[in-house]
Amino acid sequence: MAVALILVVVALGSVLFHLVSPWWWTPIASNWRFIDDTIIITFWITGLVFVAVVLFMAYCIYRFRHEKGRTAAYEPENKRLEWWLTGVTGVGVAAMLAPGLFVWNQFITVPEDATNIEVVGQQWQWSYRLPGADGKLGMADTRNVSADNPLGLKRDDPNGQDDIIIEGGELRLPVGKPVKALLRSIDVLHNFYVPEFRAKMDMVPGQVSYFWLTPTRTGTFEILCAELCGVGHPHMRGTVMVQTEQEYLAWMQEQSERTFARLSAPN
Ligand SMILES: [Cu+2]
Repeated sequence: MAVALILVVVALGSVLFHLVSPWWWTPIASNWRFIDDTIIITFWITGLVFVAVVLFMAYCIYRFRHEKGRTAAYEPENKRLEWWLTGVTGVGVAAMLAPGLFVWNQFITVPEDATNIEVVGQQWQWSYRLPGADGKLGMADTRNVSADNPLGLKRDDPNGQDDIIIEGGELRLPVGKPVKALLRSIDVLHNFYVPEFRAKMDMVPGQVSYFWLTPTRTGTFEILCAELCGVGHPHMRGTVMVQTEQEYLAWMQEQSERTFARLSAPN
């Protein structure tokens, strides 16, 4: 009896905790509302199944509790029940996976007018590279990394000369403009994550991964590393400031000192 009651309390308490919990997502600041919707669908399905299974278990424990002389009926095979369970489980799993496929299709279909930016992770800081006036990022290779070339740009690539390099500082983005974030790591696995943007992606040494987003509101948001990357992992933080287009363009004007050509010029 006590076990059955505890199970009922666990099931109802979990639902109550979910409903009144102060811990919920940060307010969204990107176009990825579909990701939230997908997670909510998963919450509903797993929540309903969890409550149904635990309450059913509590019922069975109470209803079929031990009594003198009562024996269990042995039923090794029940085709009808198995079909039912297989069907319901199959529909539940498909309902959880199918929305994700639609979202993934959007996630990997980058809008043509998206601006390429680069985010580079290293133990334990973030750096960024923005295309200059030509709108193109120059090529880079981790083998080129040196004290005056922290992101390893190719020195003879003309596209890279006006690239703006921001080392360990603050990333800025204009609101309402799609951005394709190209992600590189120059040492170990990192993961570029801004909770308000929802999108996140691993950064793998030796390859360029990416995701895209459109910031939907201005504000300053925290950048976190979401991949355990060594003892400094919890300190690997940064900020991204989403600004109006005028503010962003005004800031861009002031960045001419930070071009790759300037930074790597011999003093
Ligand atoms: Cu990291």
